[in-house]
Amino acid sequence: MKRILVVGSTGQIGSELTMKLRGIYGDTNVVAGYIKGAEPKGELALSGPAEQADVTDALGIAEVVKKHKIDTIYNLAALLSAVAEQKPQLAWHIGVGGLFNILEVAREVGCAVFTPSSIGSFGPDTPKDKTPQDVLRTPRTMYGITKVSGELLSDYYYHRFGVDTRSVRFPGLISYVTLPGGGTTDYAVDIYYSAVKGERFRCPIAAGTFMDMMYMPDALRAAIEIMEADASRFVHRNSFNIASMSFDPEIIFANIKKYVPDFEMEYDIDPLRQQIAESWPNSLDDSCARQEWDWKPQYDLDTMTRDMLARLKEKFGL
Ligand code: AKB
Repeated sequence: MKRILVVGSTGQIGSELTMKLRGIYGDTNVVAGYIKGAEPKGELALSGPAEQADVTDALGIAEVVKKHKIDTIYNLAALLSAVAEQKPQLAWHIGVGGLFNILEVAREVGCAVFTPSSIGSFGPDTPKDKTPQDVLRTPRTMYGITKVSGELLSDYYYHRFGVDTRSVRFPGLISYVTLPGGGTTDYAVDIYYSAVKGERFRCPIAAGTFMDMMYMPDALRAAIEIMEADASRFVHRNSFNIASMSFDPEIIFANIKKYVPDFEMEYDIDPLRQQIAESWPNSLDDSCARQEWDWKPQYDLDTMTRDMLARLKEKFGL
């Protein structure tokens, strides 16, 4: 049975991933790592162990890993793309310095490590449609630079020290549980909240701007399946393109409007987010993940929309 530490367990991915991992591997085998001021609450706090685990504190991380005999670390600590542009030094400190601390303890103790990368690791010089797995990457954002560096560092620890590092490049993730904070793709979550609350949506991303997106249940499955995969089939490790849907604001708006006919949207473009979005791919080619560990998404835009609207109505008692 695995003994897992989730670093960043109270964030957008972590809050759901920790609960899902507990369901699979047992509540006591999954430690919810958090930073001061973002302590686990509710079911996350009640269902299993929790420890302060700040990636920037190498000794603290090593202590938690040893105390709980951890063999697998999900390292989810990061600043998202828009906020990373406001705080580039901190983004590097957490995204690269923090990952270095995680990899060092993993090398010492013998842990496997999952660290998400992103569509943000690509830049304006990359082919935009069906972006290949292996391609020139010159991101212009600090977020993208930390992601490319993180992928290289993770591969380095695998080749040099045999640390079992694995990773996927996540698209924008859409969920009804925990809101993202400071990403470029956040609009695709916020739009559902506005639709359910009967509010007119002010869209920060321009019509015609396509980005890859994914429903959280598929993203969680990807994170778990890649760590369970037979590594003898891997040609790649850090990091695999994964994809399930690509849309622009007009397409997601029209899809929601099918179920919420009164829903209205206007544009109020955020120049920073728009510039970042334009530097990212329209869609990724995920054939390597499909070939090397049988990755396959289960949700498309319409099945996601129906589920998101139903779950959010339930959440707000509507
Ligand atoms: C962001 O928008 O920063 C993230 C991402 C695509 O990595 N959701």
